Amino acid sequence: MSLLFPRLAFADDALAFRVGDQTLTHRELARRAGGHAADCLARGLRPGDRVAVWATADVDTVVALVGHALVGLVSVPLNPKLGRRELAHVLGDAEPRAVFAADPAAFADQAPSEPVGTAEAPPPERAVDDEPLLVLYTSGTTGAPKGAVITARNVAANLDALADRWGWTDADVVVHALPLFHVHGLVLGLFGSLRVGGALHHLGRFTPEAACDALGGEGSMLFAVPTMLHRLADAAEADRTLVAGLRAARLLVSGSAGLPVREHRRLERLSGRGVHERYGLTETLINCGVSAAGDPQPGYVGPPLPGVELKLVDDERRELDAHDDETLGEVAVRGPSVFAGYLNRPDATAAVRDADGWFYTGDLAARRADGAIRIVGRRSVDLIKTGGYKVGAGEVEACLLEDPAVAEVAVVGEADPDLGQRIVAYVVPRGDAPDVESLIQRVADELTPHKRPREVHFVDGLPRNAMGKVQKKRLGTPGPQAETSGEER
Ligand code: MCA
Ligand code: AMP
Repeated sequence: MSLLFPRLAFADDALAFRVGDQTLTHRELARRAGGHAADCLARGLRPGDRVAVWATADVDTVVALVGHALVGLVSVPLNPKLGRRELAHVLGDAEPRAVFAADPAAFADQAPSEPVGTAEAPPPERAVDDEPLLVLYTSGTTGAPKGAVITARNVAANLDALADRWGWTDADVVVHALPLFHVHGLVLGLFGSLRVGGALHHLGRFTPEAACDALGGEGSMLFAVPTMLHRLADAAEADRTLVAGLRAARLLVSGSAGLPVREHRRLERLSGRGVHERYGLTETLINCGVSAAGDPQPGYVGPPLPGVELKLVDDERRELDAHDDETLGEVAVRGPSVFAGYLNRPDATAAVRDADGWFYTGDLAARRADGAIRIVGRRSVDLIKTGGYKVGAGEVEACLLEDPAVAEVAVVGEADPDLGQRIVAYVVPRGDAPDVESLIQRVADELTPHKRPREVHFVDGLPRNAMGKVQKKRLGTPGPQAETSGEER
């Protein structure tokens, strides 16, 4: 039987997790996660039940996430900044049987009752099976976010492939400041570190100084989104004492959005070795990565990981057999890490995954002769990547349209040197122009702060084609992730 977190079954006193001045060894994590799991079972929860987790970056939350994984409870990690409407949607859709919050006061209404705490702790073993492990909410072009169901086998297969590509071992300490409610911070950062038997040092909040400090100390790998790397480069150019940390790292990894070649070059100069990029989606986990055994490849996300089949397809989903670094096609992938489907949404699942198991990513790419993939954009301008977060234009538009002073609105992602894309709303007012700050705050309060427009422009009308459809490409400057051809779907 293969275990999801083998080292927890033979736990010792090596570091497993650090945040601030709190730490967990593998032994402590195994004991406390087992105890948490026992409490859940004593309270009547059963394997397969969903448990929402208020995903703050702290020891108790990590214990809960691991405890659930060990006994087959399905964690639904929640962004602690979720606004009213989005929180209600996720809870209504996932229907968790319980909610875990390290600080129940922060989540007063839905908090679980006091722990029972009498049950025997189950052994810290979870086999790699095809049962759900996580439900991760992710945005689409329209509508509210959908819950991607990720199984234990999806995660194990992907982490093993990444360990292979990065030479990732129990000697590694990953440093990151990513949220624990998305694939990047949770699956790769936390579960990945535990699966290889290494450790995660979570910075709590991202600052270039804290990242460089940790890498100059116990940290060996940095996981970051491009926005963080851009801020790191700015800071290290201004303060050369930060360079030592960057140079001490074994591997700097970028993902969740494209790292511009310009930023690659800056970080290469500063760190001496540069940044290895990898590419993935919530629904497929990581598909491609540049090998740590070779140099970084600015502009490329590397070839597919072991076990991942990848093809480029045209608009009719016919395979394009091009390896010329030029022909653009949509990336489709198949393999053991493709998710089990969207919760409660067989229609949405069928739209992205065909009967042969191919998942259509919506990303446009070219392929080099050696198989390396270059991501050039997305088919839809309605998917925005801002600071590494995916935001659907439709969800922000629907929220803004609830303001009675908004007659029409179009939301787009515009190129931004820090965020990759920044969310911009073009609003046709009904009568007097509404207050910009209140429009922005509505999105922060109802959805989540990172979905808020950073700019609002008032316009007399929206550009439309002969059919009356809004032509978003005629609004502003598209960001690097959305500027390519392809229909607006
Ligand atoms: C700001 N804040 C507000 C408001 N404005 N709160 C309430 N109302 C407002 N109007 C709060 C924010 O919540 C935040 O709090 C703080 O003020 C700063 O906000 P902001 O300026 O928006 O943050 P930022 O500096 O722009 O953030 C940049 C960031 C962040 C740190 C890089 O974007 C980030 O963490 N990105 C990571 C995204 C990620 O993990 N994506 C992976 C998806 P507070 O600081 O307390 O939150 S998985 C994926 O994509 C695939 C699988 C893959 O390939 O990895
Ligand atoms: P999410 O749904 O938040 O998991 O975001 C997945 C999307 O992030 C992908 O479809 C890509 O558009 C984008 N993405 C992730 N990694 C990269 C990368 N290295 N380069 C370009 N885009 C990326």
